[in-house]
Amino acid sequence: MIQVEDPTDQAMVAKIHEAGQEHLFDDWDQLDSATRHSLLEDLHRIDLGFIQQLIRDHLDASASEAPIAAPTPPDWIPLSDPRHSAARQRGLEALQRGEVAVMMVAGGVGTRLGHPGPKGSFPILPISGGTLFQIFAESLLRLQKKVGRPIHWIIMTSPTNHSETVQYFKQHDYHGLTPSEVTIVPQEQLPVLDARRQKILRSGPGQVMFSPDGHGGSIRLLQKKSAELRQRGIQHIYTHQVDNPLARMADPELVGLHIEQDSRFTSKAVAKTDPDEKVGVFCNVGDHLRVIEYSELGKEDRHLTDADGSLSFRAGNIATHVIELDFIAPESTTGPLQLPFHVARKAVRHWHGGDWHESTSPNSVRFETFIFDVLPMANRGLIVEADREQEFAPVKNGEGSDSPATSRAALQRIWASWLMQCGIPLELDASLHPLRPIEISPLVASDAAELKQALEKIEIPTEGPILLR
Ligand code: UD2
Repeated sequence: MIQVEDPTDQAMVAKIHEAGQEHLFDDWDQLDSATRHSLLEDLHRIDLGFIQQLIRDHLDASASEAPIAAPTPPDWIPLSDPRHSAARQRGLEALQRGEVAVMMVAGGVGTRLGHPGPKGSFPILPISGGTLFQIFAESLLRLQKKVGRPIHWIIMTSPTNHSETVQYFKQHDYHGLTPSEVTIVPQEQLPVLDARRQKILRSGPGQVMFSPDGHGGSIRLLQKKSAELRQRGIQHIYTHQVDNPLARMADPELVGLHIEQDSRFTSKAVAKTDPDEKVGVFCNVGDHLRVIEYSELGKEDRHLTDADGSLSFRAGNIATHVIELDFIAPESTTGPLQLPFHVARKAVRHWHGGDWHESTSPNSVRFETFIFDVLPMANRGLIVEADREQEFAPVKNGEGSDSPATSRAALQRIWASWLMQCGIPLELDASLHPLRPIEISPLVASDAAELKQALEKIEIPTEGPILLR
């Protein structure tokens, strides 16, 4: 066993050996004292008992994922349902009473997009180059003005992008929001394991390889902060993902429906038309609603159609939910809800035995929880249809589908339609994309009716880009 002086370090090193993870010290003799110190610091952050439990439950030969019992398509409140607009006032009143906080999950590593900073700092706006963070902050500002009070915004980061996110908001003066109404908080991380030997991996000589514990980490954060949130008078948490610039902030309609239907977990869903689109779908399994990931839904179910030709399993998850605080963090003695862990396998470069090891096939496992896994525990869940064109254009990949190009195009189609509803003539191409670049800040308008009002004071140039800020 390696020799360390500090008694707490000694105890930890003994535990590492007991847990069969002593490979972490294979190159100890070659490390300088600063690197040793940083490795020990990382190792102190690991709850070894918990990791061993995860290994037993998910990776041991005897561990097997329970198969999903036959899913059936769920009911939802369709777009055409008059309850949508009727619920709006109810939602606005809850916002006016300060009962709603917004939580954005922004802790993902965003490897597919290839953007160096936090994903929210990606310049999505087509003319000004403004960011995803900006569009959300300005939408929230507008809604705050409408309801006449601040709406608390919780931004979940991860230890990897936390300080950059905090710095971003400071540098941009929180895009006009009140700093005390914005809580930026990192989610937790778990060590990444070797897929074959179940050993903890290192990402460098003095570092354990950690990865965020999935967006279900937001549920644990909310549970931890529940007393503080209750003190602020918050009862409903409206969650959205950083990658969808069309995500509505605290949409009063969704909040209103959630309250009217006495739901504990309410989600927006868009109608899938392509059976192979990579979004999870809402299903009924037994008596419970749940999300089944694209990869877990059988081919037959993915292609199943109703009599009118629409996909039966079409309620695509756009990751916008309203969650009851009392449901996920009950004040009773039963304790907070626990989420199941999922295993993700990825190819990673790692440091072992004094050398780098590369892999092109998945050589690592990481453990993640998903926010929507609390849905089956809610005996009152609700799915509400949203209009895909208006509400879902995520930025996931650098190019192709779900990329900055497709997302910007969706934004511009929306802004062009508002302008035309206000009587501004515009030329469109075959896919209804305006020929002139357009950008309308949420500070100016959040729909065509608001734009009409704003245009009483703003002149639209007759040619060239249209930038309204
Ligand atoms: C997610 C959903 C999918 C569909 C799609 C819609 C899962 C497992 N799948 O797919 O069903 O609804 O989104 O866009 O959710 N994040 C964190 N911390 C983490 C991991 C992720 O904050 O530890 C955030 C991340 O910053 C992003 C969001 O969660 O905003 C989605 O993560 P993703 O890109 O891994 O999920 P994706 O696109 O595979």
